Amino acid sequence: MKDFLTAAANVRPSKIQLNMLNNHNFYAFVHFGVNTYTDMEWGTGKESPAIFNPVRLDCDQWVKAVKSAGMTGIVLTAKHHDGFCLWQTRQTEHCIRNSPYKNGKGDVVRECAEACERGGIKFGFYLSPWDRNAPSYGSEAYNDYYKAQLTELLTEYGEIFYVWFDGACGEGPNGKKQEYDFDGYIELIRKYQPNAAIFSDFGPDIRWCGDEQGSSRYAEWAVVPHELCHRNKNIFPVNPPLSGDLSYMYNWDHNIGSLSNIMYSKGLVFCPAEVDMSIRKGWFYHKDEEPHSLKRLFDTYIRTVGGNCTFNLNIPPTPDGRFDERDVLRLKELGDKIRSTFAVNLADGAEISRRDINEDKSQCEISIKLEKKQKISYVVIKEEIEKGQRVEGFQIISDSEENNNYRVFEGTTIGNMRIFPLSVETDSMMLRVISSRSEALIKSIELYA
Ligand code: FUL
Repeated sequence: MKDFLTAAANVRPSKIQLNMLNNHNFYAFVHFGVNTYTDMEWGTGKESPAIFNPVRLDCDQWVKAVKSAGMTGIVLTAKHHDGFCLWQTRQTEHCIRNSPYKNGKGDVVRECAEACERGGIKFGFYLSPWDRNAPSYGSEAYNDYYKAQLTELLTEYGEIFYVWFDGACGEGPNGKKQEYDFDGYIELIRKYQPNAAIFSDFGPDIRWCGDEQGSSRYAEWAVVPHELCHRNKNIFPVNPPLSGDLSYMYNWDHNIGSLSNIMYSKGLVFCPAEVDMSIRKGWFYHKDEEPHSLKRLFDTYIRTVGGNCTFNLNIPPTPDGRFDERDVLRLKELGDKIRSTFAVNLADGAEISRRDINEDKSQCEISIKLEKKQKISYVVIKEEIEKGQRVEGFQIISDSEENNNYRVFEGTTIGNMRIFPLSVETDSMMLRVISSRSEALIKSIELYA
């Protein structure tokens, strides 16, 4: 069992995953296309390209708004399920070339990629595998078509930081469901954009958390059974103490990385979750929808970026090609709230000491003594995730005299970053790790008022 736990504790992220966790854990989805003009969420594939005409398209406005929220990248729907392409693809006529926008000479993918570059943020894309327009959909020929589109996007638009694969799959005109060649798609991305992270329901680099409304797990493990993230080929072999069948597991299960599950796993992979949601109800723009409240968005940020996940927040452009001013305002409010909440780390310069409780250092107490009593509303804890995710049980304790060892928080996982909202006034905080799969490696503890 000990060997198994040590193996599990040492499942490590790739460079691509570390880059996402450290530098791009909050980014924007942009759903834009023919649905923007039909008030639909899923197009039929029969829409006329003539309806697509974002006369005031301003991708610099998108970038400015996204940056004001503190996001560091945009993931644009280059093609949604309706098959309409926002770039000058050579693979189909169902694209921007046949729209009135810039007399058919426009290219929204290029405009967005260039605006991101000008604004100093990253550019990535969503290319829906499900295509309700392509005549070849449902046959092997469609995979070639899809790969040709993917290649255009990977080779003609500069650096791509993220490719987002939607799992949706329907039937083609021949009545058959498409079998997607995900291995082949992934191979192309690795070849042309070796630093890009790849998202799908099952990895390889980032996996879907199982919900599209911003929900998150109480305990989110980045180390999960390979059975769940089978597109990740970087398998850390383990000798499972128990044998069994994990095929029942799905993205929305509650405890995907807990000991009781991984003990059956034949191999583990490092694959953090992304939480996605839209700033409004729909993914595409509908004029009667309002942005969610600042509270809901901020809470979601705390639970996701502060819950060992990445957070992909969608903002849908209006038919004229700009973000709605209500969304622009909400994004700025969100960024301001995040910046002001985490502006001053009260633990900076404080006395921090660690006491190991057992020999393998999997249990320890890390104490922070502040100069004076302070109101504390958030504790931010990071593990040395580059060495793996280890902590599986901990307490946060306020042990100033009158608080008398008050357990203000009790939890399970930490991972890359956990943000714990709490409400306490104290001059002494302690993190007590009560269980860790191997030596507990805590990178930092920060306190905010
Ligand atoms: C889903 C799609 O069907 C939605 O339209 C949207 O693109 C969402 C992000 O993924 O699977």
